[in-house]
Amino acid sequence: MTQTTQAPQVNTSAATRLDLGGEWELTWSAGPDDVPEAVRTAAIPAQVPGEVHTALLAAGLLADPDVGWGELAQQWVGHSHWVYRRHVRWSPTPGARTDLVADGLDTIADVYVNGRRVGAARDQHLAYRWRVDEALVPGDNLVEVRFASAWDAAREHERAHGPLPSPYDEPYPHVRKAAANFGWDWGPHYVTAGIWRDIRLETYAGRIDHVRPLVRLDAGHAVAQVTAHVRVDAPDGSDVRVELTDPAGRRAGSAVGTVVGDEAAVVLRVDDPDLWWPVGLGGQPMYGLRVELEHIGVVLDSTAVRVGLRSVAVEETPDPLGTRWALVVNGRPVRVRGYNWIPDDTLASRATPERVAHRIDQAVAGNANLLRVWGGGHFATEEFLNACDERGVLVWHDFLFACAAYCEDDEMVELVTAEAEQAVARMSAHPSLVLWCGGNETVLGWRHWGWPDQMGVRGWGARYYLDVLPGVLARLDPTRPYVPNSPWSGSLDRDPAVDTHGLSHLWDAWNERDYVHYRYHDPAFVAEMGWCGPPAWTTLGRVVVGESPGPDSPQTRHHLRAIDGMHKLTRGLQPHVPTPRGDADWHFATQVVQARAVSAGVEWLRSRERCGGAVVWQLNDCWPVISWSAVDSEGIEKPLWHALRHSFAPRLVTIQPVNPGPTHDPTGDEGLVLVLVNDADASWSPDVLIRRVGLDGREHARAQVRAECPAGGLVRLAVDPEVALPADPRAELLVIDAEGVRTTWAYRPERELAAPSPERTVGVTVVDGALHVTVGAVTLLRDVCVSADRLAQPLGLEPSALAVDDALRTLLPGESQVFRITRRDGRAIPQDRAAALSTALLDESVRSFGEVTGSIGNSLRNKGTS
Ligand code: BMA
Repeated sequence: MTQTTQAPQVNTSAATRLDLGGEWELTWSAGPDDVPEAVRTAAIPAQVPGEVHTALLAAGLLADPDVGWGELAQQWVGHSHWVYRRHVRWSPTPGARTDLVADGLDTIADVYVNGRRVGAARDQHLAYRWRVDEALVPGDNLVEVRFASAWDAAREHERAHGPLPSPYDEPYPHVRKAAANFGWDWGPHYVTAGIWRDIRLETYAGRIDHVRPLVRLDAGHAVAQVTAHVRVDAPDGSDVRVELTDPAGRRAGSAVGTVVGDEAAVVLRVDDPDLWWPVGLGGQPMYGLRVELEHIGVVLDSTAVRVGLRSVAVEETPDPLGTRWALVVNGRPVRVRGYNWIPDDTLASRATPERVAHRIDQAVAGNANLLRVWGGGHFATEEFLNACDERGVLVWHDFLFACAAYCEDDEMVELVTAEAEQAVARMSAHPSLVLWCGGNETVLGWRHWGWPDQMGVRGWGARYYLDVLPGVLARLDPTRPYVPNSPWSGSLDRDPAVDTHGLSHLWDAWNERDYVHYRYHDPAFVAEMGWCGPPAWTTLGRVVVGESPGPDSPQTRHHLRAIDGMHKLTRGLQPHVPTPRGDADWHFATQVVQARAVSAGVEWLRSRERCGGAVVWQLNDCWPVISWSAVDSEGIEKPLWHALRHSFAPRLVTIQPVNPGPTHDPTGDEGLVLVLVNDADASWSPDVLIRRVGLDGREHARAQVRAECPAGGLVRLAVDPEVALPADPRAELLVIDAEGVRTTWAYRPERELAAPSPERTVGVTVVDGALHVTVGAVTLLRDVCVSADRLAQPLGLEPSALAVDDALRTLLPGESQVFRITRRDGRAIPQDRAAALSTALLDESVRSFGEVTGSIGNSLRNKGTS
């Protein structure tokens, strides 16, 4: 008998992907007694990707949980079990297999095809793939995803393994799901479930799992080497063809690699590469990689990725205080001006790619150059990273651990390893991603929050930060720097809370002291610092129902989660401003103090030679809340955002005390220093006008300074004591004007200043489709703001539809300032609309800090509309 060996039959058609997104049917299957009857019996249309919450909201089965006490009335959602169902037509392809691929299931789910269990999910952060062709039948098929309560599963794990210490009374570290989904000090408890990412059927004879293009530059940046690691699931004898195109779309090289095991590595060389740079330092050219998987001349699958050519490193340099820490891109130290990023919505599907891109635009418009994706949320989406690539925004990404001890049992280690492998592989193409970090405040927690006593000999997570995660990076992406935690002082043996080494979180100012205390720190790098303040008045007003949204309103307090938050807000006001009389005054005062606080801290840090950067806590919000954010949940910039736009400007002029001293009295012996900070790559010599003026507007002294500040450098100039030292610190201010930007230095806290009652004029016109609100200073006006959100309603617009171009302007008597208010959608405001804005509304919408004293009374003179 002759035996013929046959090559395995390989399907000759390319892999196909059948999207299962769109409408599914959602039903409740089990849960607590307070589940509404209507929910128990309903077949609810549910959009996929999406959450149970968003489906219930769309079906009118859940009241808006953001509003009033709504959050408390929806806890049953998170304690329930749910089933998603849909039908799909399928027919077998000879020689090909079919997988069900879920890019994200939240969180504990069993998956069925035609009643047969095909897989189980246990981790929200993982993508899952199950072979399903044996369960599928030609024609109609039923796919079901049955979710159990992640909350209950976490409690079960807690009972089985013992409690894990964390600052919140929730079992979040017991389940691999976004920590903040169980409530945080800025976020609600909406414990979600659902098919929250794409889901599809993939049919293939061979497929590309992922492409990891690792980029290396030679020392002179004359040559870039791109090694495309292509992971495949393909028949033996397959090849991978990689084609490179330059940023202009021209072919720049190609190479073929043989698949060995499940991977092919293809090396491409780029001479004279067009480098990718962080925003402000150059362009963001992107090269293209087209990858084909071939088997005996047949293309089984193909994909395309974009790559940016750049190098990145962390430079740790010993200095007399400790160890400096700086990010270096393409050999150039980049001083970081960043924001921390939290999930943009607790209900993730509402954070659409457009909304996220807009939020990143707000970071860029606010002069930030880095976002830190914090470890209590999710891994960044492709859309997020694409937007950062295109804008030159650096991304620091935490692995998903936050503020808790984490179990090191086998199942957790397996899940965390898989998460890291997927995330590192998926994100490796993005030039914006420059740093991986093991987690948030977990080493700090171990050191300072009493965990060793509670954990005993149990593993608390160090294995992840020091072994598992760096191990994954060493295997999959050794081109990016890794830091085991934030904060971090260089080793587990050194207290992460010290400022002297590496990464710091500066929280004493907000938690315990006044903001002048930022100036007692001289850290190497600040990864977190922040101060709470309310969202826009209209944002708070929308969710505080039937009460004035002031500090005494129970619903306002419900929308404030900072530990001891109201007390800290009040303490923050005390040194600076008399107790506000009404709710609107309180709102404005707390917003302005938030802005002044963080801005003071950032300018201090930028004026310090050794500080490699400041990452402010936090850019965004996930629901309407009083929080540390610069932009509220409706996308409205708080005064903080405007203040930081100035303090984060690549070129900054700032006045600082030479030595902050215990009393912060710059009239002490060391005086004031003018600091020019130049993050741009050309030298800079601005004209700086420094004037000491009385609060009545009279000028007492002036100096004109011109100094050269080198590219990427910093210059300190002592201010002539004749100008710097006031005759009466309660009645004078230092006013610094440089290149159209004004900053001021007060010698005493606001409440001690002998300021005249503010008098102002306000006029409004429409110019070129924009509202121009002109504020004229009759007396000195400090920190003038116009709340554009309050002007929207009479114009028939949503509060978030309008944006104002500036805030917190200090005007000397006789000066005026035009605040330009435009529609965010770019449409014009009709000429005749100014008349719709009443004098009373303008009065409420224009505020300056001195008015918080309640002394404005009838000294306020409005011109009204014109
Ligand atoms: C930081 C963060 C968050 C928290 C924030 C404000 O330490 O890491 O956990 O929300 O402080 O308290």
